[in-house]
Amino acid sequence: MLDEKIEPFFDVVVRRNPGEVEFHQAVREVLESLGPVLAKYPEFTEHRILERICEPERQIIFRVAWQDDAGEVQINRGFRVEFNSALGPYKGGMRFHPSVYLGIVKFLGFEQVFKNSLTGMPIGGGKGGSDFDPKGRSDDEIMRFCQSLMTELFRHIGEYTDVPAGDVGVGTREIGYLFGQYKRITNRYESGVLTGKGTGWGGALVRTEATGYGTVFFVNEMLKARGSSLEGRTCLVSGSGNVAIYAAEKVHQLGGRVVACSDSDGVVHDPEGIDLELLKQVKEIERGRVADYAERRGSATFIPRGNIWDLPCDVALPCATQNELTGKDAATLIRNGCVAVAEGANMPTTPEGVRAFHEAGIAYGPGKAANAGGVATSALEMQQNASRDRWSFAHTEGRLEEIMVDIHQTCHDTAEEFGTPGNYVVGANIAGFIRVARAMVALGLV
Ligand code: NDP
Ligand code: 2IT
Repeated sequence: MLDEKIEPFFDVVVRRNPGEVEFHQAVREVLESLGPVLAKYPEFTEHRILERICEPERQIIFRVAWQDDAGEVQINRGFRVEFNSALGPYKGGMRFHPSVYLGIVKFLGFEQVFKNSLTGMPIGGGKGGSDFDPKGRSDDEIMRFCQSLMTELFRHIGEYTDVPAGDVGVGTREIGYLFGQYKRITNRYESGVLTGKGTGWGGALVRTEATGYGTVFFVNEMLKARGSSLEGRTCLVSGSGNVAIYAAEKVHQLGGRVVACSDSDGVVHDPEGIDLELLKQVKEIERGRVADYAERRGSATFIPRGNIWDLPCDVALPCATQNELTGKDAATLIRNGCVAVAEGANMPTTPEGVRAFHEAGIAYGPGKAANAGGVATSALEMQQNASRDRWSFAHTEGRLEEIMVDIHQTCHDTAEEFGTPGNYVVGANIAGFIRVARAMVALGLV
């Protein structure tokens, strides 16, 4: 429910950003938590922080023209929304997916502001991407597209300005092509302008694993707070991309078992536990589908267009996309005995799903807290680039775990302080918001 003092702000956001339903959803979820914060800190109202924080500082939309392998000209749209720089340079990923439009980029940028604040690192929030569909495109096409996109984007980014990284459809390969073109245009080896680089050319160890590993550290902390752990737990991980693969890997390392993953074609059910070496081979090397995995794994079955949330589990980790877990799915998970949910993806659970988890008393970790390990490790990559240093895997993973434990504790304690113990949504939104709001007040009306 929206506080009656906050409702008019939300109405303005809907009116000023017509049709951007995912952005409205993300804003509403944060505003719903903020009533008690405004009551406690009147200066935030005096400085009109809510209105300012919902308006991106800068929104860039541009044409990306490129030629496909058949010689045909293709036109896509590129975006970079620089949302808030009160805490540091804009920071956040680039998404390449046909569903990308301004409303998606703004929802992701808005979430990123609070997520980045929660990490405790000096990074503001931004997000970008394109409606380019990488599926079925050759390596050459991907390179030409990335080069064309960077030929415009380069003038807006920089290690002190805006630091993009990967997201859906953008991994180390794409970051390589983007970085190469930035370097060529600017004639600067400015490592800190992008994160998620290859580990041989300025990328941090653990950045590839960080989002998935971090999500699992977070869910393990939620379970520990309830006197339990991941040991022996059956888990579902939706998706089969970067976040899903490394979430599954960390579940296995901590003694749980992931019995299913998915893609937009369907679900793989593997009761013996997903074989991660095979999944990495299929997805990362061959760029195949989960159906290809199932074909090569005797214990697995592929369920075309199946719903992963129909399978029984103790722990659910949505790691694919927004609004992939509905109220109905939440009810099924609860009925099947699920005790904890942590979001590797951004906003994967619908508002009805979140409500159902809270009403059932399930440990529910929202994306802006649970998946913050990715961007936190990006900040560690920036730190290494700035000092021209290189940290070991063990040291970096140790830092990531400390950060996730700290985020969990902050969300947990903030929820208690504001009278909603166990509600990590309230904890994450309030703790993330206060740090940004204080900085905005301190920096004056800019
Ligand atoms: P990838 O591109 O590596 O993988 C995305 C996976 O999700 C694929 O398996 C894809 O299947 C699946 N997927 C995407 N859209 C849909 C859909 N509409 N229905 C079903 N499955 C879908 O992306 P990431 O793993 O990097 O990102 C996954 C999520 O995690 C996103 O929400 C992203 O914003 C979030 N995230 C990512 C971070 C990172 O560091 N990469 C950091 C924090 C959050 P298919 O191949 O069929 O499309
Ligand atoms: O949603 C996210 O936090 C990301 N895609 C990672 C952003 C980053 O800058 O590492």
